[in-house]
Amino acid sequence: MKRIAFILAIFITGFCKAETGYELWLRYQPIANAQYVNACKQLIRSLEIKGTSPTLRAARSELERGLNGMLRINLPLSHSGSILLGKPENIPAITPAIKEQLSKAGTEGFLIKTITIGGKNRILIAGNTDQALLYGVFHFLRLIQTEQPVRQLDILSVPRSPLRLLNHWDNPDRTIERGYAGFSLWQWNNLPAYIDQRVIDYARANASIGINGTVLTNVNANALILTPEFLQKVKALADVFRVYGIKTFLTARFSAPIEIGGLKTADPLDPAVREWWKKKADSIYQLIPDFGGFLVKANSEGQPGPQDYERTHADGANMLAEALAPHKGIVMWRAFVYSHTSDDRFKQAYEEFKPLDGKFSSNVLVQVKNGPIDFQPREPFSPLFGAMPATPLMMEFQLTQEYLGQSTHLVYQATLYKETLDADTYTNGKGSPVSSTLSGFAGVANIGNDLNWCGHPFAQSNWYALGRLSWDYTLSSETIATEWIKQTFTPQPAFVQPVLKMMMRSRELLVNYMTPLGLTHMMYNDHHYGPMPWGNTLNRPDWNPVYYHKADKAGIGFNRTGSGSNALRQYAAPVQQQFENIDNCPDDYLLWFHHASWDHKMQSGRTLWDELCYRYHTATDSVRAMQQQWKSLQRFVDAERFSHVQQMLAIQASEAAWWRDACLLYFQTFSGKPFPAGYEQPKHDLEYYKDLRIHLTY
Ligand code: BDP
Repeated sequence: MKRIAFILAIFITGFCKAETGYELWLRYQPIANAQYVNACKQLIRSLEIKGTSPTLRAARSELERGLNGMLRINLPLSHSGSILLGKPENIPAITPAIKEQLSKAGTEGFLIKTITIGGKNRILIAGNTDQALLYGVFHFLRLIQTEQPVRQLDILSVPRSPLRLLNHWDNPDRTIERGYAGFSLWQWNNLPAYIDQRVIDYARANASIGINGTVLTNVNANALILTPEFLQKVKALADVFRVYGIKTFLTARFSAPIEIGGLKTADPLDPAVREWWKKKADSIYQLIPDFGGFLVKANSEGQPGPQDYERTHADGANMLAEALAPHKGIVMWRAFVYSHTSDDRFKQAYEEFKPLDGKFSSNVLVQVKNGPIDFQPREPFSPLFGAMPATPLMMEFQLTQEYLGQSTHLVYQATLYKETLDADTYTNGKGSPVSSTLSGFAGVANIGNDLNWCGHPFAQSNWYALGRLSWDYTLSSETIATEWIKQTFTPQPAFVQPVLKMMMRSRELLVNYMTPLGLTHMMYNDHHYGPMPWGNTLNRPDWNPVYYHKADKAGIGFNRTGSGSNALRQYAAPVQQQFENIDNCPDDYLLWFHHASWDHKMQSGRTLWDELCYRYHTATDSVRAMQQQWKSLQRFVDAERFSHVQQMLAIQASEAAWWRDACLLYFQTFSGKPFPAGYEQPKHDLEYYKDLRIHLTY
């Protein structure tokens, strides 16, 4: 019996052909469910396509590739194809009701609808632009790859946000700041003459999830990108991206007029500087007529900016906005600033930007990180959301897991994104979630030239989630994860269900084995990998972990109430009320806002010290359980990806224990309390963990 089971297992895994992960969620593998395939085959036999633009050619080739892969259908062109792809003006048979539906689709929304023409059922994929049609095709393929019924379709899907961008922190030498998945996709040396297939596949993947813009370069910007030589290379990439509905953006180094323009100043009010930027913008638009605009990090972490000339962020942004405006370009000006003079880094962005509300030109957006500090495993939402009603704001999430285990730990971040998007700002009364305050989304990309793009096989899900959520932030994390699992691995429920559970819990586990209960920024200096709660050697206090947790004999946590830094005051009153009383502040945020005593009674009934021990231990145990869970799913996954995830989970499990032991031993030096009975003992003493030196190279 055992022998048969063994042979069967080999037989089944034999079907899972080795995969590198390169295909992402666009694998289009043959669908095993014969009934489903037959049902599709009755409905899908040929294609009528209205138009011949490069975008429509891409849509057609994607349809052919997808249907051929999944259903083994060769899709001939026909004058009355069972799939009809086109814009309303090209479809004579279109009814007023459909026209009415499409009038709500804007320039990017699409309609997928079963219609009857001449007594024949057809699947109409329609939209008002070619880009919308491409989105419709990708959605249709998603329906099939996730084995959704396609018999009676009536789907109108319109993006909720007009700007859905990736931000690459890629340098001209192809290193990637905070990149954990290889080197940059942009092969500057071979551009513009050579276009790597990867660039095309990158564009396909983005279009499939609705991403419509990409910033190619690091926010810690290099003016080189704005030189004529590099702009030719950028143009070559932009020409590819345009086909897939993706606009190209660049980061603008504020001091570029000095560095590559030969000027003596970059003062935004200096006429020569303004003229330089106008000419620069004109020259870019000559090459790239649909260039998106600039993303700028200014006067932050050593970057130049308008404050170098005693001008404001608004002065700087508006100067660039003026240069871009004639071409309909935009400026995304980052609000990631913090100065060494502030008593609480939490407050800095709000203090600098809130007074500038209403002072920015109409083509400037202020781009705000999700939380007030810096992409930590859990942060409350940034108080700027909802606080600048006269300024369009963009959300910046970090897909690349700088502070979340980089490309080693399995963390599905959609739950983090949703937690922020759904948080109520109360700025227009109850029911004003962060999502309602946004005009756009940006995700700091986790993409490099690793075989599987993102390093960890599950990191792809964060790229996927960013696209899907910026298209529709009302989608749930579960829905997005389910789609992703089905397409990336298999739609078999016996696989989807447990993996969904793993993904949904993964971020919470990470919070609990790294920085539970509202602890924050306790990672190693510089590379931010591994625990260093004792860190206090960097010359700016707000770069040191001890600044954030403030552990002492009395307790732990950062008092941001009225008796402390009073950062809480930056939120609307009902949000303040959620957090300001130590006795009912939610456990997950307690140490963000309070310096609580070690004996503080938590909502669980445990003392703070016991709760800390409980969280660190249970999270570590849960990572081990996740390892076992994955092991039990081997038969569903090809050997390569199975083993990749398995090896990563083993590292994650041992590193969770490292975090647990290093942090608890260190905090014990303040609490003076024993570890509660029944817990695994630390493997080493505190000095051992303090002496560990972690050198990372990627
Ligand atoms: C920090 C990163 C740093 C980035 C900075 C930013 O450590 O590499 O340059 O964010 O967002 O988290 O500008």
